[in-house]
Amino acid sequence: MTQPGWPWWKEAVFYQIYPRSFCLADPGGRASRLAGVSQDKVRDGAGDLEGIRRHLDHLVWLGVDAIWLSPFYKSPMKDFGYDVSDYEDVDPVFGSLTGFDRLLAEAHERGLKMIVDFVPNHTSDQHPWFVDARSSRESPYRDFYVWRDPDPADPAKPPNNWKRSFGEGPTWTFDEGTGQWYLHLFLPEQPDLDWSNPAVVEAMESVMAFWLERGVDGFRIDVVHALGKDPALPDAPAEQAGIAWSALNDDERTHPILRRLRSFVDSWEGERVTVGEVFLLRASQVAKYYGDGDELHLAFNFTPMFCDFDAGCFGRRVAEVERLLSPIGAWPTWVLSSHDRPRCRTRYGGSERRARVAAVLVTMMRGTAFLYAGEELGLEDADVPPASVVDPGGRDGCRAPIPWDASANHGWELRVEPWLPFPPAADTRNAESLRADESSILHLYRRLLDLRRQVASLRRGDAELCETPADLLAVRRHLDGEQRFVLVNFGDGELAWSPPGDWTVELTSGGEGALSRPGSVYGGRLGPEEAVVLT
Ligand code: TEU
Repeated sequence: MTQPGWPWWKEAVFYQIYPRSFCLADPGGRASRLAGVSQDKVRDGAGDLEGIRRHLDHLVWLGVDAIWLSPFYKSPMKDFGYDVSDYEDVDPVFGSLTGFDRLLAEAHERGLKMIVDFVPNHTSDQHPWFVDARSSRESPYRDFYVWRDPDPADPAKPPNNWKRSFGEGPTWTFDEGTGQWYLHLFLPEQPDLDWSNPAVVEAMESVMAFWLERGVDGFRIDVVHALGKDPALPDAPAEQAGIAWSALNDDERTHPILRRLRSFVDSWEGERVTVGEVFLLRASQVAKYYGDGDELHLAFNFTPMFCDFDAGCFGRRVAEVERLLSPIGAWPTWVLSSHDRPRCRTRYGGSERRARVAAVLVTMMRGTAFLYAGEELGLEDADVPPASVVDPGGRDGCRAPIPWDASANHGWELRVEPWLPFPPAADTRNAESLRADESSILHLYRRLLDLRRQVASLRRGDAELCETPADLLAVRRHLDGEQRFVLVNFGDGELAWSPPGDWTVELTSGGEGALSRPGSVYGGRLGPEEAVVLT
């Protein structure tokens, strides 16, 4: 299927697995790894790697090409794995290196690629590097992190006005023992590494080598735009001082770092890929991180994730991608949900119809698609009562456990409460029940991925935005004389529009009020919140 010069990752649909939320299959193994020390739901009620392995066939049936696995490394779990205390081991909550190797091998046997999360901006404060660094100013690891002296005139004032992510407060914590501030764009338990130190670059390359050697197909790189920092640490402009610095840092120094990481990853055999989390909210900013084809292979463009359910907003995002990325040969990505944002269905007001439209939007545009596990079930965020909140960033709802079947524990081998409550309607909205219903959103996702696989213009073709009435998004996909139209009615009433000529409905998002039937002649009308692909 893949053409020479056309790497697999350009055609791929990635499926993001947040290991805590996917499935728990081996509580006995966990109990012995934790030697009985653990009896709390945050550890014992979380998913494991074995749970992922058991459900690989779900992914094959669904038709995704690759898995992105969120962190499963050793971690004190202050940020549920994005605070890594050992980059080269598996946390006992999730499994072992042997279990990881088995998972990777079985994914590969099924033709699934797998990329892992690389968290280079910060470590855990429990990482041996930081433990050593804060033990003394003379520590050989001191310069792995970013330290600043207090201002003698105002020792209680942090070195600048940067605001941290998660909760209120500065990006600085004063270390009493050694009398200096250290930098952390996220929690105080996540000190930032100093990437201007060549020893850090080397240490982190050796982490990448560890996983590349084991056979991973690449990395999703966490907050990659934050690696290069201006050593003068200038204040955020006053009008942006309320925004976390992790969403503002956009420094030239990151680009040489990325060029080096790119050539490092490219030097391994096979087509390994880097997907950068560039959490900057203008597509023009994101575009720069592709470099001249020599930085990131792919960069997340999150701007569509911040659109309401609105044709105008989505249209502008499609146009922007074409205007800013195509001319520089940067291959786009589409992502509408993740472990950091409320699920599509919840964001768009709760209707399944809109979740179905989201399925079409994320898979039918020009670019690599990223699906967050559970979106294929049309899940809503869980309702998390205050007493059950665990995430300092307020992101628990979208991290609820995936319901696999209708049984009481929904296919999880639970010995304690799950770490978060199951999402709404799990008795009927679970993988097994939806698989038995061909009209379900799960089958819609499967049909979309199958269509993408069959139709080259949907994978590789141009995307041209058409002039349309308000509420309608129409994108013409085109490649070597083959074309498709993707039409999306964002309005809650019927709408009449057709591209010139005669068309057949190849796929409809379906749902309540849909007017089209696959295989029938397109009658020129769309049902409320209906999306179709025309051939
Ligand atoms: O997220 C980084 C990030 O900047 C946002 O997605 C974050 O939710 C926002 O800044 C909130 O203010 C990545 C990971 O995806 C996230 O889960 C981690 O918590 C974070 O990095 C720190 O590693």
